[in-house]
Amino acid sequence: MPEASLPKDFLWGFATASYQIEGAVHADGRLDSIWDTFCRKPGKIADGSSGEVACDSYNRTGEDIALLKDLGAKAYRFSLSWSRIIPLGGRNDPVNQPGLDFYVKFVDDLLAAGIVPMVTLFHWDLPDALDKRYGGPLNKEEFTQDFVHYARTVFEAMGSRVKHWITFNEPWCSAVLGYNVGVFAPGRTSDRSKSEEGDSSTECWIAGHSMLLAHAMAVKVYRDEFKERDGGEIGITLNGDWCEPWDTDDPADVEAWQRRLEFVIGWFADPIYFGHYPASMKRQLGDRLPNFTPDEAELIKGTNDFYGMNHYCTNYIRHRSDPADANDFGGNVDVLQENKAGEAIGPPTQAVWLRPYAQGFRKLLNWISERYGGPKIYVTENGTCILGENDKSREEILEDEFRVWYFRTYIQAMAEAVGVDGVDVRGYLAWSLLDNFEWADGYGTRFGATYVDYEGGQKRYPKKSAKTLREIFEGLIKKE
Ligand code: GCO
Repeated sequence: MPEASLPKDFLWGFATASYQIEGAVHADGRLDSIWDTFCRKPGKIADGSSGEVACDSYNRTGEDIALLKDLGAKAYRFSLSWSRIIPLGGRNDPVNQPGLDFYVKFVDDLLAAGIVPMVTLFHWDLPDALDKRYGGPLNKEEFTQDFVHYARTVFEAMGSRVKHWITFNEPWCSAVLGYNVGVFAPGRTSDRSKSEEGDSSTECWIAGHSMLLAHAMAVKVYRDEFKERDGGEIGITLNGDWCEPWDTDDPADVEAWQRRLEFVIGWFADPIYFGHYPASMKRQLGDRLPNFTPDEAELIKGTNDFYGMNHYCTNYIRHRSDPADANDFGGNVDVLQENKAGEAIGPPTQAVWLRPYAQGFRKLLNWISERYGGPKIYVTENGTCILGENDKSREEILEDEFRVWYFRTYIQAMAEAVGVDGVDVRGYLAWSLLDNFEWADGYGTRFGATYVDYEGGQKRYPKKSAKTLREIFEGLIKKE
């Protein structure tokens, strides 16, 4: 009888991102990233805060590693700040040795503690100079070459130690939230070419295209120059929430539901697995969606050694029939949390977009596995915030039963996808090791399995959920 289970060498642990935890934004030669400058603009961050201090992890690496060890983590996913390594970002700009040394030592310390490093090269914090110089990913030629130079610098310095590389984290968020909606850095909402016609933005499609090519070029460099020496693997991390049709009896909603998955996941995964964009996107966007030249298509196809999957929640999807009301980036749909019958998909949390529904995780794992030919998957983020958590006392926050329930049900659903449905999931990194700077939401929304007392000397207190993960995984990972 197949049953919920996880393979013997299953890699589990926690995830973070540089700008959300490191602080020390001008230490040892680091210069501004687009998030430093974005946070200085009034009204962009809910509580007017920034990542200037964050969890001060730059100065507390020993503490963070001891915490990971205590919690039983086998792996740690973190990202590098490009602005520490090449502060001005470009291929002709100087490499900042102290910034590079910091990460090399951090990786060595993790390895000494028996924790496997999983390294993300780009988690949204582009060097500000590259935005100012040429618009970052809006300039394909410059951006791809600079990214590749940065990637090569990092592979050279720590490739022999790191076996799991992630090029980009959630390019959908960078592209859409940074270049269309404008709620993330660099906060662009303008349109360079079509605004006079009243058309909606083209920039996010250009930014996404550049990131895809930068990913592909970095993978090629890794495979050509480092893979034989280092024996590691490399892939991209994509966000993907599951969804269900708002009205299952309405064919237009059923179609919109699939279109939505293609616009969020297929936008990046189809080129990587098939060498082209989804037909639904080409149909809706026409020539606003860049084309891959035959060489580019060849270059990008097959560039995932694994599929990195970030997953949080499920939504209902309703089609939009009025073209004047098109929201292009979402596939021209409404994203709702109740279906036609008024049933909520899951309980509310502190984030308006996040409603837990664990079976959606299992369904999405199956959808990805079927569509992309059963790739090896790492769940590179999964976690939740809690409604009103930040208003509670520390004692109450540490008893985070809601998060315990979330992890239990989600990890169980993943183990069903693996043990019962046969999806090839090899790892799981909980978001997040620490409460941290939650981008435009600031510090009011806590995603940590560990409480960080920002005013109380940055002390870390593991919540109940952090301590429960080991037990959950021990119950599901096969002994042999
Ligand atoms: C992401 C993010 C995290 C967020 C998390 C919660 O990749 O979306 O990596 O940075 O903090 O998703 O919103």
